[in-house]
Amino acid sequence: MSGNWLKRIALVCMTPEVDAQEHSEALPSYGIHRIQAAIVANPAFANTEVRIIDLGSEDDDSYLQELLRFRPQLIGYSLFVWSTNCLVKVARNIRKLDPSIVQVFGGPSARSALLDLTPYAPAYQYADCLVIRDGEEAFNQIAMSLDELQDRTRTIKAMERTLEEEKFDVHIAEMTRFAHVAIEIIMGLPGDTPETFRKTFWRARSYPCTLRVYHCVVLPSALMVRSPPEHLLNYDPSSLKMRSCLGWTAEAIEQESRFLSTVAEQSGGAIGEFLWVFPPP
Ligand code: B12
Repeated sequence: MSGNWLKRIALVCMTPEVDAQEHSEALPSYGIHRIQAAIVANPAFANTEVRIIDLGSEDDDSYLQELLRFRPQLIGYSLFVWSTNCLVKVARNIRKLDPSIVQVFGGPSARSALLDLTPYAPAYQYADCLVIRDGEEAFNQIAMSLDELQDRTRTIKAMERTLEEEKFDVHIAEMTRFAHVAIEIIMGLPGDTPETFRKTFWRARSYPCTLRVYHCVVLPSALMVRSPPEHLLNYDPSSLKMRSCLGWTAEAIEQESRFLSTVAEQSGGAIGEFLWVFPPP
């Protein structure tokens, strides 16, 4: 059962002016209207507005403005030979302005062979999903999964809120009565600093729990694609371990790694390639 997170879906296409004008009337982009109908017919989206944005010309800036006004959480782009260039530009700009918007591509030109060509590559920078066949069912499934995922994330966030600062100690004390508890923290996260990390470390060490400290790794499903440019990520392309980033110089990360190794050794813990383990004090 889907939640109610998804309030606005934009379906973007560009109906071309008909070449050679052999038809008397303009032909609509039928495919994207079928997708709109399929979403509207789904009771899970009774409270979701599904808007088609079709400006009929290659004016990427106007598409961008129209989308920003509508503020969709999910965008479906319909790619044809006549619309790819313009709509990929739009998608790139949307991704820069708001990386939280999910972008799905469909239509006969939404194929990796095409999006791997120089003007469009690399597509992972702006496309979250390619639908390479009829889109009615696929787009509905994507929208429902997204809605459900966000709903669960909201629930987890709500649960985390109960772990407020003052309640944290109580929860740890209760859990350690009947379970082996491990606390996990990350060293080298962008925006953190050696000083604040050190405070977190000593605080985490003060609990009667195992502590695992992970060297920050720039994963392709997370920081690699979600970090804003100001995070200045510099990471090893093979191990993906962070070398330096916002708040951390390369020296600071090395120094903190040495510090963690020393404390792990002194406390009978373990040193791995990607993490340090500290037994309960
Ligand atoms: C009607 C038509 C036209 C019309 C209107 C086009 C329009 N606005 O849709 C006109 C006459 C304008 C036209 C012209 C041309 N066309 Co024409 N046309 C068609 C035709 C016969 C039907 C389109 C249609 O309505 N299909 C039915 C709908 C339901 O399918 P659909 O549009 O593909 O959409 C489905 C999926 O693709 C997907 N989908 C689509 N968008 C999205 C978006 C998302 C987010 C998702 C998830 C899924 C998704 O789900 C949809 C529903 O199942 C198709 C062939 C065909 N059988 O599709 C060719 C086709 C679209 N045309 C094609 C071409 C190449 C042209 C021309 C360039 C002529 C040429 N040289 O071949 C011209 C140029 C355009 C122009 N400036 O005039 C190609 C496009 C290939 C491509 N990669 O873009 C097609 C596919 C034919 C082919 N050769 O294979 N065409």
